[in-house]
Amino acid sequence: MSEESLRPNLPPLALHVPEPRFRPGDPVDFAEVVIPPADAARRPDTSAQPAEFHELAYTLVRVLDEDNQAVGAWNPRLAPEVLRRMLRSMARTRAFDERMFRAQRQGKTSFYMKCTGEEAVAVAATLALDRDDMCFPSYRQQGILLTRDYPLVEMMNQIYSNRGDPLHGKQLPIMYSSKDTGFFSISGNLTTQYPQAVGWAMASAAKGDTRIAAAWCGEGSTAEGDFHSACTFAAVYRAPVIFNVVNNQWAISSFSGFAGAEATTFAARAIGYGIAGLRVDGNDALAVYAATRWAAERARTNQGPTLIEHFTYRAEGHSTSDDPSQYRSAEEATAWPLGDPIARLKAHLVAIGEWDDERHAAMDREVAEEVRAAQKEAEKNGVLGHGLHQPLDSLFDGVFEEMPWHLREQQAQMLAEEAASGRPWARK
Ligand SMILES: Cc1ncc(C[n+]2csc(CCOP(=O)(O)OP(=O)(O)O)c2C)c(N)n1
Ligand SMILES: [Mg+2]
Repeated sequence: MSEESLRPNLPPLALHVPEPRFRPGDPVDFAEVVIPPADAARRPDTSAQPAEFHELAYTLVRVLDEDNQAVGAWNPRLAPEVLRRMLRSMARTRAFDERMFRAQRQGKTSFYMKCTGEEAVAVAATLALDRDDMCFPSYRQQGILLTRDYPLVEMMNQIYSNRGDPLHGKQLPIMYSSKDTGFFSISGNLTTQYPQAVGWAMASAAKGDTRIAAAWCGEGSTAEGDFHSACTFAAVYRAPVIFNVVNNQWAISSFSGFAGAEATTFAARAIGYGIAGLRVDGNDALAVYAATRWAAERARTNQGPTLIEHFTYRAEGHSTSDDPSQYRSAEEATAWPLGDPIARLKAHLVAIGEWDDERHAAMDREVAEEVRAAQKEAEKNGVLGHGLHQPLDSLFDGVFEEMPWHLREQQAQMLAEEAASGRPWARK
């Protein structure tokens, strides 16, 4: 404190620094997490004004109840074939993650990121969108590509940055891009995809098209300025876009409190912008599907954007470079009261007599085998440590349609230095 306070009757100013409730070794009790019954949330008409349903930003839209039945106004009443497809797509995503995580541990790639426990947020949303709607994901929505049947081998080629890598080794592993799949290039710079999604959606409307955009970011990423400018543009022009905020409660080692979770919900951000906001049980695939369908209908009928907070839990480390045992209690993942999205959808299918343990085990074997076969195929194109997979002089390609003079100069300099160094690995 300064020597002489001008207001001796007041305590000195102080900042609030958020602190997570559980640290390594702490017993975990999530009793304070309010989980409303599955049929509690009302479902407004898709033409309703955002101000008419503010309460939906503070609750949880849920469909699967404690008896594993689909109930309430948000029940999307999907046919069993669609439910099984959803389940398989989530199981495939998990099998892919397991295999690629192990590949990283075996030194075949430098980096990998799993989405364990968050599969519904990408898979169910993708099934609720149309195939030609445009997705602007973060790095944790590989489920979109898997649901749109993008080839596993191509994903692995990208992860290995090998000869078959469609991005020619120019992106960090897992930062896929596929125009044909409606999957915008993942950027390491958090939340840049948000204003880009709005721009794309505005262009779609300006052209008189009928396709909408959907963007995803983590709860931590909502602290970025890009999130807020995207919300402003989308609100003003009622852009046909769905904003998904995946609240998995952690941003690497920072808990959600540092992005504002102690004060309010992430869905409530929508209220300040005057756009529709929903808070959804992100581990309930049917709730994610129903909310996305509702938001897509709003967007496609010019009712404007919707912000959906998916409340979930990051069950594993942030990435292969992370060790969560250093900063959070290991008990959290098992104590998390909203469970696991795959286990919950499986239990629902079993409860309605459309699935059983044997079929589930057979499905798990099939997807594991599919992933294993794809890995074998991809590894024919090389893995990390097998030398340079792309010609060195291609380093500057693919950025500009015509390479500008300063890059041509740098390329020539690089090749001259490489030739002078006599390093054989540098020339393919
Ligand atoms: C602009 C920017 N700031 C910081 C980082 C470093 N960074 C990468 S991931 C991450 C955490 C993001 O957390 P969240 O948005 O909650 O997404 P999650 O990883 O939980 O899916 C951070 C801080 C970055 N990549 N870009
Ligand atoms: Mg997060």
